[in-house]
Amino acid sequence: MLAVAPADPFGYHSRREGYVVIWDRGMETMERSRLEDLQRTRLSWTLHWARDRVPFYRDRLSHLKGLDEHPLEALQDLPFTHKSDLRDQYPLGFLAVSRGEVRRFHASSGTRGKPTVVAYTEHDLTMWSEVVARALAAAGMQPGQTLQNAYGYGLFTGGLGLHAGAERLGVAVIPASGGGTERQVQLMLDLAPDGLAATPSYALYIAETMHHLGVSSDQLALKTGIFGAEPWSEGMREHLESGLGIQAVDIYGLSEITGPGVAIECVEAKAGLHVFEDFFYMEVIDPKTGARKAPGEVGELVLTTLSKEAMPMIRYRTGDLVSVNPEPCICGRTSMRMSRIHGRSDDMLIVRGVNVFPSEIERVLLSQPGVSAHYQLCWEGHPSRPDLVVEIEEAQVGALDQGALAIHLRAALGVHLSVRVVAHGHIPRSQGKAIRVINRMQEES
Ligand code: DLL
Repeated sequence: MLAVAPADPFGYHSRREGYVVIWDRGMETMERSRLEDLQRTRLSWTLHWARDRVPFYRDRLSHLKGLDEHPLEALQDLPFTHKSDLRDQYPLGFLAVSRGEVRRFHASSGTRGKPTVVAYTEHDLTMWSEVVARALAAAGMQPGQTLQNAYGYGLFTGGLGLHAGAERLGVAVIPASGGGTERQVQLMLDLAPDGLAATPSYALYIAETMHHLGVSSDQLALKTGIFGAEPWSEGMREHLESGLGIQAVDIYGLSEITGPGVAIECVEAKAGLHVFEDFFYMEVIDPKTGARKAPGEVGELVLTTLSKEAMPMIRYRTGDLVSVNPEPCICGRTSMRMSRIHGRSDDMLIVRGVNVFPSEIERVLLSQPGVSAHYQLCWEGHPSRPDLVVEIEEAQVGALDQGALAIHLRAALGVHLSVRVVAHGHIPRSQGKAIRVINRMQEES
């Protein structure tokens, strides 16, 4: 058994000069059979590490056979880890190292209930910055360029996660954090960043503020947008790419697994997010039965960390619904790609008995001409029979026919909803993760 993380587990091949398309070509284009061997070795290490150090996993893993010979098969027999397990062990019940070995804490956004605290050793921070460096290179960023980082700095993993990965790639960082939107535009004019990292909803607000200030994308050096931390659609991509004059890609991650950098689209294909499978083992399961889903089928993403020391996660149920595409990608990376997040199981709206995800509504809504990308979904009426109203601002005054848009949305989504075109500026602008669903129902009487 390995007492410590495998020596040189990452095999870095950092190139700090010249044009980088794939940051770690050795790992990112590795033959699938070799990658699977590597996953087995790292998974076996993780299972031992967790069993020996985390009481929660000791109980689950003590009787497990085949940890060394068949770790992937052994994994299938293990129960899932849920967000509620992390809450039950709050704050540090999952810690697998001594406090003295921890170098950083973060916490998840915690919009529902208690937040979950996550911890990193130095080795974990190195791995994290490595995957973010890969992700930024996949997005098209190059050593020597500059990134304006408008993800919030603090307990949220977006700010510091993107920051460290950019520095590892050799990119200069403007640590703008979220907010101060006019200043963000000024910084983009004065310091000419090549890339912007933000939530898509905040990037949209930055683009709108530019427009109000009379700044056009031609005056900026911006070429790349790295957007994630919340669901967004192809329609939103078009709004952001044209508004900012960039190529925009989707970055995914979650605090429990590491933060941003679990997966990213490559700028060459913009068709699915490459998962860094040498560090994160992915499964897609039926959320009800737990059975494995076939490629192409939508299910819940379950992730197992393969090198994390401070808080290994085994079969963590992300709640995020995706499908997997194992086809090779034109960019040359051999990792599997996951679809954009279809939604979270706990974000699903039930409209008169029909299920719909906010992201599906956005997809259909933003494919329509005349809409701006500023919208929100409001529950109205009596709680016994609530109505879903889509509030949307129009691109120009008079550009939208409310009734025709409602008919189109109902037909495309099979859901009974109505549309209200609202005045410009009515929808609150987001500086982080947007709140899309608002409750305006009458009080229960
Ligand atoms: O949002 C990490 C992150 C920061 C990702 C910056 C990308 C960029 P948490 O706050 O723990 O971590 O929230 C994780 O956010 O389970 C998803 O539901 C959602 N999420 C993250 N990325 C995406 C994305 C960060 N690209 C939760 N598309 C996840 C849709 C996303 N949802």
